Amino acid sequence: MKLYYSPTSPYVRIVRVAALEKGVDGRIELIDARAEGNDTEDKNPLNKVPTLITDDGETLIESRLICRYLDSLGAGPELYPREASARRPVLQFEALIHGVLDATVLRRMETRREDGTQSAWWDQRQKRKIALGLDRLEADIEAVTGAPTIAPIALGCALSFLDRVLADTDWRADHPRLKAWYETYKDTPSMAATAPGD
Ligand SMILES: N[C@@H](CCC(=O)N[C@@H](CS)C(=O)NCC(=O)O)C(=O)O
Repeated sequence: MKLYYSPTSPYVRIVRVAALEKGVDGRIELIDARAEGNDTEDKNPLNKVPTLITDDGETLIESRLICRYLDSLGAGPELYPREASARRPVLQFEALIHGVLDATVLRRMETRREDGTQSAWWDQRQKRKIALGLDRLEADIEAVTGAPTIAPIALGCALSFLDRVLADTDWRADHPRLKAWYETYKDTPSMAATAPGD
C-alpha cells in the first residue's frame, strides 16, 4: 500500500497510528505529498492527504474510510466495534473529534489570509465549535478509556494538534479529564513513532 502523507497533518497521523495498532504499518510505503511530482490530484479530486492506494490499486480518500479499511486488515484490536450498540458511541466520538479538527484547521487557515481580510466573525465561530466540542469530549471521556478503538487514537492526535497550532487555546484549563487522559496516552509507542518533527 502507498500512503500519501504530510508529516504535520493530524488526519494522516490518525491513519498512521491506526496502522501501527493494527500491525500493518510495515505494509505501507509513505509518500510525501509535498514533494515535487507527488501531488495527489490525479488520484484524489480533493487533492488531500491522507490518500491511500491499496495493494489492489484502489484509491481510498478520507482518513475515516482509510482507518476502516485498515481495520479490516491485520490482527490488532477492533478499531470499529462490529456490534452496533458498541460501534455507535465510537463513531459519534470520532465524528466529534474530526469536527474539532476541521474547525482548528479552518482557524489556522484564516490566520494565513492577508491582513485586513481576516474575519473575526469566522474565527469566533470556529473557536466556539472547538470549545463546545472539547466540552463534549470531556463529558464523554469514557469512550476512550475502554477498548482500544479508533476513539483514543483520534483524540490523542487531535489534542496533540491543538497543542501544536492553537497557541491561544489552553484546552487543559477547562478539561481536567482530557488533560489527565492525554498524559497517559501522548507517549504511547504509536504516538511517539508518529510525532511530527518541529
Ligand atoms: N476530512 C479529511 C481531511 C483531510 C485534510 O483536510 N487534509 C489536509 C491536510 S491536514 C489537506 O490535505 N489539505 C490540502 C488542501 O485542502 O488543499 C480527512 O479526514 O482525511
